[in-house]
Amino acid sequence: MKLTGAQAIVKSLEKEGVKVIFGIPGGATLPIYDALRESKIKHILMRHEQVAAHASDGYARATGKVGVCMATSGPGATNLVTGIANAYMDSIPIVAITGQVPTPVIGTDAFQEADTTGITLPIVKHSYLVKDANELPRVIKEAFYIASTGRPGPVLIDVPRDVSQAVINYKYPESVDLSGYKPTYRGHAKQIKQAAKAIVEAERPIIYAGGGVITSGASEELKKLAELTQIHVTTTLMGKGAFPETHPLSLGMLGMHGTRYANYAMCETDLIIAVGARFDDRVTGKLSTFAPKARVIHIDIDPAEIGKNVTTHIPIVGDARLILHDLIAAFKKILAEGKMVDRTPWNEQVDEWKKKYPLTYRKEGGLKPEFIVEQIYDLTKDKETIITTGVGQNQMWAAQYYKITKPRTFLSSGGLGTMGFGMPAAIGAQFGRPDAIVIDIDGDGSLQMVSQDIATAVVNKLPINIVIMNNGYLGMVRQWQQLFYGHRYYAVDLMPGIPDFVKLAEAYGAKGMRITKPEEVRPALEEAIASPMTVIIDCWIEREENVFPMVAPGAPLSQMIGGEGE
Ligand SMILES: Cc1ncc(C[n+]2csc(CCOP(=O)(O)OP(=O)(O)O)c2C)c(N)n1
Repeated sequence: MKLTGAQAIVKSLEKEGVKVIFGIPGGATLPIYDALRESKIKHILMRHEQVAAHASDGYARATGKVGVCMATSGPGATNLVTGIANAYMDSIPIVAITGQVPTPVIGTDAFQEADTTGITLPIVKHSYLVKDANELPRVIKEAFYIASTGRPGPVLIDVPRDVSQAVINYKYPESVDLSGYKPTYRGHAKQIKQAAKAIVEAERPIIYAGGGVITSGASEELKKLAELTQIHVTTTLMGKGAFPETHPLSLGMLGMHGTRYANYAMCETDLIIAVGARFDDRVTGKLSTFAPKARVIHIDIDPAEIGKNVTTHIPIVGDARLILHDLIAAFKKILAEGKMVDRTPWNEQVDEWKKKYPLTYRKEGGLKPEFIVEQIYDLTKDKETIITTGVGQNQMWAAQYYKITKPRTFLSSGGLGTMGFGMPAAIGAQFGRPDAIVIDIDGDGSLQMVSQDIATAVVNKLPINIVIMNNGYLGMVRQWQQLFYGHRYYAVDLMPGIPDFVKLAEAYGAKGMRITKPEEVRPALEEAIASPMTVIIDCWIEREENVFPMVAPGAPLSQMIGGEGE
């Protein structure tokens, strides 16, 4: 079949099952857009390319499929960079297609030229600059394969305009053949046996689960392992959803804003079973004092993660689901031969910490963000709900007070910490999961970074709910200045200048509401959730509320500030 390069791209995307692309067109991508007109693939016109990348990222997180975004050459492509970096840091599979200036003028500083593959090199799993249109079908097949297998991540395809216009004999490859790219899926049997033995022998074990559990679809296996071994589970921010936070064995999130009990358990454990987690500094605190008594089993699909930050005693490279499955079998076998160490005293100790140091906040004063998240949780916990977040205090309150029970329902920028992620992620998630209630818990600063795309939500009639924790501050930075810079606030006050978010919502055709008192929270949320429109609830929270507990940056996990009681 004779097709232009652009038609070949679109046809290949169809073959990959792509349903939606988030993008903005431009000169270099016009041939692709012309071909896209003829396709059933929906193109969502965004108002900024960063947001297009975040939306494709949110779509991927919510569905487990590869998200696709598209931008033109030069400024279109450079605007994608933050979104690509964000997906890279959180191991999210997206394919970003960028237009490039025609091949004869590449390198001449042509109009809207940027070295897109060069600029994005450190933040993609792989990239292509396609100079021959005949390569396009193979490149697209490979891009989807690379993005979604092994440790997932973004793949970039840069397509010069003349390549899109060239005519080729189209044939889509059936399979990929990539020598040198062979992710390991099955864990090593001997290491799995060692791990099972260590679990049987440990007196104070703890499971530390990250986003890799969600990526590999290992939540059921994780739950089985935890219940079988009666080991408590703590998760990272990215791991929220890997293990039900309502489960008696759940310790919630650990780390800088984790629960006191998860952090105490980490300080005292003698065996960490790390699954799909990378010992990020937000988790470990001061590395030299992290889990000083623990041996470490580290399960990860990416061999480069093992031993990167902490010494690993039993490494197991492979897919978390397959490894946990084998680990459970190995554990049962060893158990049949002997006895598990009695860890009742340890579990009693952990449960005591849980009882003694629950997440809590001062109830007196004005409108509390924690209370708002509690109300959102209470209203939606029994419904299919996806929570997205901005970055800052809002993100941590959401993580602390919304108990996530299912994978792919808490979407937050973990690795890069990108303000502005929440709203576009909600857009992507709502496209991927039209059945779900999608709520973006956001910051006034974060939302202002991407607020133009409220238009996208409204135009596409997305019933997303944006709950703004409006403190008129770059709140998390203000908190750090308060706690670690002697209350010397500088460059954090967004007042004056905070827009009237109700009017902003209305300007775009969304519904806007403002709440200032606790008793207004529930009715507003009920109305928003029931509404088929995009709704923005501007919550005027107490301006100087802090997120506690907190481990100061660079401090040991044992030294938590605040959150000890009301
Ligand atoms: C793009 C970007 N710029 C700067 C930062 C640094 N930063 C981290 S949290 C924060 C404040 C966030 O303010 P807001 O969105 O209002 O949320 P709040 O902390 O008040 O809930 C800033 C500036 C960041 N994470 N991302």
